[in-house]
Amino acid sequence: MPEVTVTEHLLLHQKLSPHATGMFTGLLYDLILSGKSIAMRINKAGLLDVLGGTGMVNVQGENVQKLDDIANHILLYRMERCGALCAMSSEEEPDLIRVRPEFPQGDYILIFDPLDGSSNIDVNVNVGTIFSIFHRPEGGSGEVRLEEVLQQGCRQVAAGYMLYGPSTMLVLSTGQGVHGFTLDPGVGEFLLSHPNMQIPEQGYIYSVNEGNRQNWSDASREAVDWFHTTRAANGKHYSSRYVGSLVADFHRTLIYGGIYMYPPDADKPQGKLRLMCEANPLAFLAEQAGGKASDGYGRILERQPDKLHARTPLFIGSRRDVEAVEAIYARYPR
Ligand code: AHM
Ligand code: MG
Repeated sequence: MPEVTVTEHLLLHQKLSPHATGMFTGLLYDLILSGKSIAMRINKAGLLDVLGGTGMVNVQGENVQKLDDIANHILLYRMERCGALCAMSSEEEPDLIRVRPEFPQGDYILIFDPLDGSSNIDVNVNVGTIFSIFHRPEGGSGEVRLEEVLQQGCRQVAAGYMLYGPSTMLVLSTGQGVHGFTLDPGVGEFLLSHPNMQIPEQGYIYSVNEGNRQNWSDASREAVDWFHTTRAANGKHYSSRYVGSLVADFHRTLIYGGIYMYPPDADKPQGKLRLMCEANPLAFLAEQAGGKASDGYGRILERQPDKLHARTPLFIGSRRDVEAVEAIYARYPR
């Protein structure tokens, strides 16, 4: 396959996408640079003193890992200076971060989970950076208001993730399909390796933390049971896979199809995953790849966030698998 870099790919699509402007390409360039920097630290994690916790608890009430903190600060530092943003929100930061006046300002808003799946770092399992990009609504000027950031996911102009695994991958959509790039460590460049990724219509893998079963509602139990009792796309029983890194579980779902589920439960009535920095970007990718993403009752991308760290149940993956869950939830009142 001829080698196509991310920049070349974006330039090729620039004619088609109103969002692939020079400023957007610059934003992506700095995001990718941050990702390479994070990947480099993760690759050396066992050698440098970066494993384990910081002893701090984040805004989500979770233990902050050292690499969470490092990834967060790499992104905050680099992206504030990229010239394309007016504001950012990170899973690790309680409040909206406005680009300070001493730095060049742009019209884009970046929302990210700096290191998803970080509870897996110490055991050398895949983790990733998930990102979501919005435009500031037309007419906005002066200091960015929180309401300008709390947009429905369907208004994302781009979304994606960098997956730090056996190889480092960038999976990206600017609304023109989903494309995967693999980092060639020799030249330090992401090269197009997975053009036009499509989620199969139905899969053969379901992915859920069944340890939470006793805390699920009847609807959630019935939804998961459906995958225990129904024939999968390959005519066999569904298989179960659960990494516990959303970005890794989603990547598998994107390639093989099937469904990833994080239902609400008695301890987490709104679900666990964050709407803006986890569910929205992956929902955008899922839809762009021909799949679906739902909260059980409706489209993730139509949910209106009421705060930066709003949570949501998530059912994402192959269209028919997600529709099977929605059909079950429809029989139970919200
Ligand atoms: P994180 O962003 O702090 O890593 O938390 C989100 C993670 C997801 O990556 C993963 O799918 C989920 O939490 C796992 O949760 P659980 O351990 O409850 O199954
Ligand atoms: Mg996460």
